[in-house]
Formats: sequence, C-alpha cells, structure tokens
Amino acid sequence: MKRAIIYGVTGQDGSYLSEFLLNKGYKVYGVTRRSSIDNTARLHISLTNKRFKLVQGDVTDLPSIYRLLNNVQPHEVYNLAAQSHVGTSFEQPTNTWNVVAQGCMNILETIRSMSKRPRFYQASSSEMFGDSFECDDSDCLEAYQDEYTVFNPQSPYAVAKLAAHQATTLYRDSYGIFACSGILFNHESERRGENFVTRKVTKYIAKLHQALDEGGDIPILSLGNLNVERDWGYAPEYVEAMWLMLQQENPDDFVISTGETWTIEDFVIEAFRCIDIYEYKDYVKIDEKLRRPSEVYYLRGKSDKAKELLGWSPKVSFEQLVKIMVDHDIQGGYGYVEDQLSYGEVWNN
Ligand code: NAP
Ligand code: G4F
Repeated sequence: MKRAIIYGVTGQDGSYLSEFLLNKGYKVYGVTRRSSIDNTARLHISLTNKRFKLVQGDVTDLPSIYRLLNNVQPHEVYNLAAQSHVGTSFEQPTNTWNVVAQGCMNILETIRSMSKRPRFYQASSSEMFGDSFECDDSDCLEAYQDEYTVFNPQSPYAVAKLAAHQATTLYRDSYGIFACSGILFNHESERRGENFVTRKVTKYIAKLHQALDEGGDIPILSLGNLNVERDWGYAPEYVEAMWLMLQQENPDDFVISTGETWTIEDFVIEAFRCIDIYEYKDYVKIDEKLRRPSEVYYLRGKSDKAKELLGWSPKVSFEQLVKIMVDHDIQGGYGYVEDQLSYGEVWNN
C-alpha cells in the first residue's frame, strides 16, 4: 500500500488531498501542529477512514520531520503547510518566512538524508509572479503567466514561497530528488479560510440572506481593493493536479489555473446575484485599511503544459464556483458528524 505524508492537512487543500489519496487506496499521514482547540473540522470525511492517521508535527521543527519521514518511509510527501495569508505576511514577515521557506528546506534536507527518498510536492504560488506577465499580442489584451514568466514577488509571503520554490528546483537538480512544484493560481471552495476574500464575501451573503429573510439588522461588508484581478478555480480539482505531478516519469514544475481572470468586484456581483440582489453598493463599504502595502494586480494563468503532460484541465466555471460557495454558506456548516471524532486522536510519532 502506498504511503503519503501531508504537511498542512488541516487546511483547505490538505483536507481535499487527503480524501483524494484515500480514494486512491493510500495510507495517509496527515500532519497537524499542536493547537489549543480542535482544528480538524475540514477532516470530517478523512477522519472516518482507518487508513488516515493524524500525526503531530510542525514544518519549523526539523527533528520531528526527520523522525516522521524515517518512521513512515513514505512514497510521497506533500508540503502544503504555510502561513498562507498574503495580508498577514506583511504583519508577520519572519513567521511567514520560517514556516514557508525554512519549513520547505527542513523537509528537503530530511529527504536528502534518506537512503530511500520519497517523491516531494511543493505548494508554490502564482503570487511569486507579482507584477510580471507575458503578452502574445501588441495590445497585450490577453496577458498571462506561465512556467516561463519571470518571478517578481510583491509580499513577504511571495518572497518566502519563491525561496521554497527555488530550493525545490535546486534539490531536484543537485541531488536528484524527485521534487515538483505546482505553481497554483487562486483556488477556492466551501472549505476556504474565512479571511480570504471569496469566502469572506460568501459568508457575508449568507448573513445578509438570513437578515433579509428573518428581518434582522442589515450587515455591511467591508472590503479593500475591488479592482484587482484573480484567476479562481475550484480546490478539489487542483489537488488532483498535485498528485498527477508526482506520478510522472520525470519531476517538473507546472502552472495550474483556469485561464480566466475576474475582478474582486465581479466576484461580489456574482455572489449578490445568487440571492437576487443586483445592486451590491448599498451593502458594501471600502475600508482603506484592508488595502495591502504592495498589491498583485493581475493574475491569469496559462496551464497548457499541465493539459498536455498531465491531462489536467479545470471543469468548474467561475459562476458555478461562486454558487457552490454561496449555497454552502447559506446552508451552514460542514455536515460535521459528532461521532466521527474518535479517529481525531493524534498519533504521537
Ligand atoms: P490553508 O488553508 O491556509 O492551510 C495551510 C495549512 O498549513 C494548515 O493546515 C495550517 O495548519 C498549516 N500550517 C501552518 N503553519 C504550519 C506549521 N508551522 N507547520 C505545519 N503546518 C502548518 O492553505 P490552502 O489554501 O489549503 O493552501 C495550501 C498550500 O498551497 C499553502 O502552502 C498555500 O500557501 C499554497 N497555495 C494556495 C493557493 C490557494 O489559492 N489556496 C494558491 C497557491 C498556493 P493550521 O490549520 O494549524 O493553521
Ligand atoms: O483572497 P485573498 O486574500 O488571496 P490572495 O492574496 O490572492 O492569495 C491567495 O492566493 C494566492 C495564489 O495567488 C495564494 F498563494 C495565497 O496563499 C492565497 O491563497 O485576496 C485576493 C485579492 C487581493 O488582491 C486583496 O487585496 O482580494 C483583495 N481584497 C480586497 N478586499 C481582499 C479584501 N482580500 C482579503 N483577504 N480581504 C478583503 O477584505
């Protein structure tokens, strides 16, 4: 039976990836850091599977990584662990660096020291492109980023992600480690963290819907820059691409994206439309404090390489994505089943 370790298993992608790998027949070791309160809500499905084990660990703690990898002898290691909020990285730059850059280096160094080395996936980000893009036409109407676009990071998060990305390439080229970086563009879902803009909007829509339905106070939504453009896909589809990268004959890096770009305002309009409101401006205020010191204004990924070599392409449209998230938040909860909790016990490695 194939064994995989997932760092960052309690996050949006980690939870979907664990379900994906369990469905493929893997034994999955999901690493969770110590928390004062239960943080396994997104794992409500994986926790019911006997092939899923929660393990305590932290990517900033080299000895625990060394012990876990040597005890489990995994076939694949996925590093999804991160302080992944770009805005927060301006407030906590050194913590972001330690988790994202040092954390990746700690895993790579452990893999380098092993006689039977697992394959390694690094969660790289379209944020690394910063303000860079490519143009195929002179008007540059369809600017995009792909595997050949130069990186020019615009936040402490993106600087740390780029360090991890380049370390992954270096360890692949220098030591022959089977290491792949997925340069993933924004991907969202009903499990998205609540302080990312899409989920913040859909959670608000659910609150507004309830207030309008039940006659309570009308809440106001505070947002920052609405003109920024993002390429938003659906997270469960993106975790399949991570796995596909590690099944290739040779390790490589891939851009994973939808190829479409939308403004934050487009997302807001579409989310309000889901509850039949066609003028959002009555409900939204712009808060200058939510703007970032430095912004990434335009992201649109070209994932032709992934389509050709991995056979991967996205299926869920922008409109479907917004509807999935809004409907979920209106219904509320994760469908969490209380008696599944017993498997949540942490295995001390
Ligand atoms: P997420 O929901 O924020 O999950 C991040 C995970 O990392 C959580 O499980 C978190 O644990 C864990 N973590 C944080 N610090 C850690 C530490 N010191 N040691 C071990 N684990 C730690 O992020 P996501 O959206 O699933 O994204 C997954 C990865 O892809 C991240 O690396 C992110 O930067 C990258 N990425 C995401 C996107 C996107 O659009 N979602 C795009 C490109 C790249 P807690 O639950 O304890 O906080
Ligand atoms: O949802 P966001 O916080 O995501 P961002 O910054 O694009 O980062 C996400 O995607 C990256 C991939 O490109 C990942 F690497 C990263 O880990 C994360 O998953 O913000 C999206 C945009 C930004 O331009 C931000 O300035 O929305 C703008 N925005 C406007 N108002 C807001 C808000 N963002 C947040 N979080 N909250 C607001 O109120």
